[in-house]
Amino acid sequence: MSALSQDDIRKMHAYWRAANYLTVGQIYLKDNPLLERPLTLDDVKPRLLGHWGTTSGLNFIYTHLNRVIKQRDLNMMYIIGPGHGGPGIVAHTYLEGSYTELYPYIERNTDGIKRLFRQFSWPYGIPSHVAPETPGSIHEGGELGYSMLHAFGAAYDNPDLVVTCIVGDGEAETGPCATSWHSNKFLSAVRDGAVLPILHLNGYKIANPTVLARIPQGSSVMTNTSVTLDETGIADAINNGGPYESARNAMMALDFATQAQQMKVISGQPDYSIGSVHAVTRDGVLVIASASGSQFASYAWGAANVIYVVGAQKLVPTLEAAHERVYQHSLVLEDARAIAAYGQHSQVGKVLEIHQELPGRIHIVLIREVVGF
Ligand SMILES: Cc1ncc(C[n+]2csc(CCOP(=O)(O)OP(=O)(O)O)c2C)c(N)n1
Ligand SMILES: [Mg+2]
Repeated sequence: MSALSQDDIRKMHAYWRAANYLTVGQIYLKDNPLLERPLTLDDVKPRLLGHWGTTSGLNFIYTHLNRVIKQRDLNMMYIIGPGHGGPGIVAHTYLEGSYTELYPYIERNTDGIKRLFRQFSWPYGIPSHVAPETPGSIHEGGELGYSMLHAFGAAYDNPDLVVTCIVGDGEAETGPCATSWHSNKFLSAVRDGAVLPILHLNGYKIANPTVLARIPQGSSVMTNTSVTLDETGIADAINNGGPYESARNAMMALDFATQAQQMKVISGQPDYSIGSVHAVTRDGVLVIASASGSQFASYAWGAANVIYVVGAQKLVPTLEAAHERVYQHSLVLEDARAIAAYGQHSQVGKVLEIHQELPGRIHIVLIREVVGF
């Protein structure tokens, strides 16, 4: 591909800024759309919806995709998982002219921009998400998890189509998304189009940190056996083609009967060890139970960094309650899982309690949902 000229860069940057302005305006303004007089509180919507944190990235990619579409005469579709980035997509369709074509009262002048801003997430206006009335939309995005499914659905039987699909780093932690990464296994290079997933690693899912954005690309990562990592799709995202060195894959390629010590070295000293705990006490003590203790070497000392993904149901008041949870709750569920998966009972062979840690080594991503055991 030829390098971008200074003129192309200047134009695209201007286009991106225009889209960003129209996006912020939709989220915040009900009047004074071009800031022709000093902004007052009366110009600002009383109730704000829409998500600025995702839209600048969506607008940036939209602008650059338009460039490659024009440069190479591509048939391309743009699916955005973060449907709450709707104002960004509306902004682009307005800049392109298709919005006014469909909705002539949203004129391409100051009055039209004022209506465009007011109608967004406003009674009798348009929804805060990409919606059926957004020109060209096939993916609502209001419920996170399905963007990749829709992207693959669009690509099947359309050999000339490239479907670019933005997946939020929060959406990447949902079960439906975890499963849909496998859809490429059904894609025929001859009969079907191509899906180009782009992970939007902005680090957050509304206000919470995401796991994937916290692991630098190229790090060696050990995902420990964990229902939480499976249910959230994190294990899959790391071990099936993520931009990391998977310690689990390296370990599983060896034979426990003859290479057990090598396997322990690989799993015990990664850059990042990821898993969950069985309880967190009010004082912040972490309690982890295990049959073999295979995770403990990396958790206790070996890994440079540890990330625990913890469902909020695991918060308990005291250490006694934590132990009770391990034996009365987690073990019961784990035992049933072990019988179904391996045909044998589980047991609590070892328990690790973490009372204190070097600053910054362990990160806990708390999920306000029931996840894992
Ligand atoms: C299934 C589901 N759960 C929760 C929500 C509420 N919700 C809307 S946006 C969002 C965060 C999305 O984060 P991410 O995918 O990283 O997108 P970003 O805005 O950071 O680009 C959540 C949890 C939802 N829309 N769908
Ligand atoms: Mg995000």
